[in-house]
Parts: sequence; structure tokens; C-alpha cells
Amino acid sequence: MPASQFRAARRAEQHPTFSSSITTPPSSSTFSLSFNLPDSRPSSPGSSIFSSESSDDTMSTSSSKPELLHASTEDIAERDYFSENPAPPALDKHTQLATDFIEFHADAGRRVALVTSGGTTVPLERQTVRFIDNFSAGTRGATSAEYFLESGYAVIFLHRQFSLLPYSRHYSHATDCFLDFLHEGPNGSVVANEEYRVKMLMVLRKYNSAKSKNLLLTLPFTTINDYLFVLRAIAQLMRPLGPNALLYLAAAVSDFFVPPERMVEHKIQSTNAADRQDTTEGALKKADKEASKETEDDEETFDNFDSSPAVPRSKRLIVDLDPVPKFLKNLVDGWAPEGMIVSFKLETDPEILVHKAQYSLTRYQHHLVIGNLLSTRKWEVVFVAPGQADQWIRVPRHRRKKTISGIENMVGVAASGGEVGEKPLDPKDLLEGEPELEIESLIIPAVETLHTAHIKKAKTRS
Ligand code: 9Z3
Repeated sequence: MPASQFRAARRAEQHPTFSSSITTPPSSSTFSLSFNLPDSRPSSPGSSIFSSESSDDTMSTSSSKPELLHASTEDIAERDYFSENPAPPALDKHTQLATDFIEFHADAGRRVALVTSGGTTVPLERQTVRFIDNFSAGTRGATSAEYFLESGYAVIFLHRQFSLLPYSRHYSHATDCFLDFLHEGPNGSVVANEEYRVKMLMVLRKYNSAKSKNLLLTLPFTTINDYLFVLRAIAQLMRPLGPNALLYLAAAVSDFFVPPERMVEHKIQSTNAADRQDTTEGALKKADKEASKETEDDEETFDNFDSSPAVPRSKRLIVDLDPVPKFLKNLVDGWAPEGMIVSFKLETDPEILVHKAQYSLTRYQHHLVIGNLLSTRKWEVVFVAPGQADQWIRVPRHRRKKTISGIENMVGVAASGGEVGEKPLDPKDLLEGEPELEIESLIIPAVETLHTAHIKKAKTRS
């Protein structure tokens, strides 16, 4: 392994939050990094029939797992996941808030969008010091929520705690610290800097309007488990909204997790210095010495890190992750059967994006997949919907905001299956001076149009 890769692996080892997958045998003294891919669970389409929901007679009283009649693979996965994993402590509180919010807007006949946003974490310890995370800042979700509100929707914003929020997102970026927009005015007042004042006032008005009309409910999650429990609960609560419910699943959801039976209680240890039998001062010194020798050894042998016996298996930190069950089918068939469901498909390889989005739609039979590439997600997305040609939505070149992570010459590449990018610039695209455009300002009206058609179709059917 080249030294640079090794250093990256070492960094990941020292900060496991950024690594792909990590576990530990509880008693081993030192650890290294490995990647164990679990077998994926088979899955087949089918309907959700929970006997426990419809009849008490069919529910087993001796087991925590309800019996299932005519169970599909998804039913079983759902029953197992939600009986084997603990409900998050805030679930009841969040459910109550969502119940009141949904009732209020159902009475008003208003459309309600559940917008999920930000990344889920995967804890490695029960008392969590370390966890696996992902890149999502919640820009897509927070920005989309604002445009949904502007279109007259009430919004339940289910977001990763401390990720971006609608409205405050304009002032909470690392580069746009809210304090930089303010200065001290007369008599100790705080005043917006003149160049930002008008925009800030508009944002503040919109925020206060949404709040005063009870149009925005923000609910936080942290872990993948929090997310799944609350997503299921809210989706089920949205049923009375019928087709007026819209589920817009923009959160970046972990595909793998550590199941409770394999999760250690305490912080994963990197040396055996804490072993009970070894707590004498001498033993601790010896352990420290061994640990520092191991570090030196590791430094010397890093070129062989991946395969060398110089790093025995017993010293590696191996996380054994299970796949997170795919609950989209349960959502479509059972949790929110009449609502419109929009999922996102994220890829990094332009050659597979469209195919994966189409596959997802075929597999889960929902209403819209919005495909995006990590590198161009702020400038283009593709809508994949049943019975329609794939539709690319793109911010015109002269209105694109530059981003550090974006790669602009990748725009258009996924549309051609990975071959060429955008066509040469059209002279009309050269117009200068127009303000930057957020892609969500194009996505949300297009989603709204599809939602209107969805509602109309449901009405015709009934
Ligand atoms: C998305 O694809 C979102 O658009 C992003 C937004 C996470 C890319 P940011 O928060 O990023 O604005 O920085 N969300 C869905 C990602 C996801 O987990 N999709 C699953 C998948 O691709 C399917 S549900 O397999």
C-alpha cells in the first residue's frame, strides 16, 4: 500500500468517524482497520400484512415479535428491525408534535410535505463516542423545505440534528457566520449590515410567517435508528392526508449499521491498559510501552499494512455491519399508501446514475426518483417517473453558484451515460449579471406539478 493511502487509513483509524466500517473484539488490545461487507438480505416485492395491526387474536403474546400472516420479505424485515432495535427516547414526543401538526393541516385541507434532510449516523458504541457519518450538510432538504413553504405546503422537516435548517441556513454556514452579518448599533442594539439588510429582512419575514401560521415543524434525528423509527411513525400518521401527503426523502441514509446484539456498551479501547487484571502501575507502564512500540512498528511496516503479518488480525479494529433493511417498499405499500413518495438516488459514477434511479423506481413502485451525482448535485438532477421520459433539470450556466466540492465540467456527463458533458455554450447562456439560482427553486415546482397530477388521479379513482 502506498504511504499516502496508509496515512489515510491511519487517520481513519484514529478518527473512526470518517472510516467506512469498524468493529472490535471487546477484549483485544490493539486494533486495525478492515472492511467486512455483509451478505445482503434477499428481498422481493410484496404487500405489507401485519396481523398484529389488524387483529389481536393473531398476535403472539409470548413473543415480542408479532406473528405475520402471508408475510412478505419486507414485512418480516420490518417486524424484525422494529422489535430488535430500541425505540428512540424522543419518539413519543415527536409523534405527538407530528400528530397535532398533521391534524391541524388536514382540517385545513392543506398539502403536507415530509422533508427528510441531512445524514444519519451509525453509532459504534451504545455510549457513543465514535460513529460513522456521511457528507450531507442538509442543503438540499433545508432549501427544498423553503420552496415547499413558498408553494403553500405545510412542512415537517425531519433533519439531522445541527444540520442546516430552512431560513437560518442562509446564515449558518461556516463561511457565512451570522455574526459577520451584524454590527453594534446605537444604545447597544444589534443591526444588520446595510449590504445584507434587505435579504435578511426578507428571510426573517418568511421565517416568521411560516412560524406564526404553524406551517413548519422541525424534528431532529441523529442515528439511523432514530431516523427509521420516526420516519415510520410520521408516514403512518400522514395517512389521513390521503394523496395530499408528500414524502420527499432527501436525507442521506446509511446503508449499513451495527445491530444491537453486536454493539459494545463502552468506548472501544485501543490498548488493553484498562483490563482489570492489568491495572497495577507496572502493568500499565508495560502496556504503554508495548503500545508505543506497536506504533513504531506500524510506522516501519506501513507499506505492508493491508496484507502484512506485521499487523496481525488480532490488532485490527474490524466493524461488522449489517445492511439496513430497505423500507421504501413498506413505505409505499403500508406506511403511506396514498401519499406521493419521492426518493433520491445519489451516486458518484455518472455511468450508473440513471440506471440506478430507474432500478429503484421499478423495485419500489413509487412515484418519483430524483437522481443526483455528488459532484454536480447543486446544478443538475434527473427526474425518473413512471410512464415518463427521464427529465433533466439544470441550472443555466450563468446562474450557477460555484461550490468547492462541485466539478462543473461533470455537468451533462451522467445524461450521456458517462461520455460527454454539456453542449458548447449557447450565446444566450452568456447573459451576465443575473442572480445565482438554487436548483431547488426548479425542483420543487416540478415536484408540485407531479403532486397535483397525483392528487387528481386519486380523486378520479375514488
Ligand atoms: C440525496 O441524494 C440528496 O440530494 C443529497 C443532498 C444527500 C445528495 P446535501 O445535504 O446533499 O445537500 O449536501 N439524498 C438521498 C441519498 C440517499 O441516501 N439515497 C439512497 C441511495 O442513494 C436511497 S434512499 O441509495
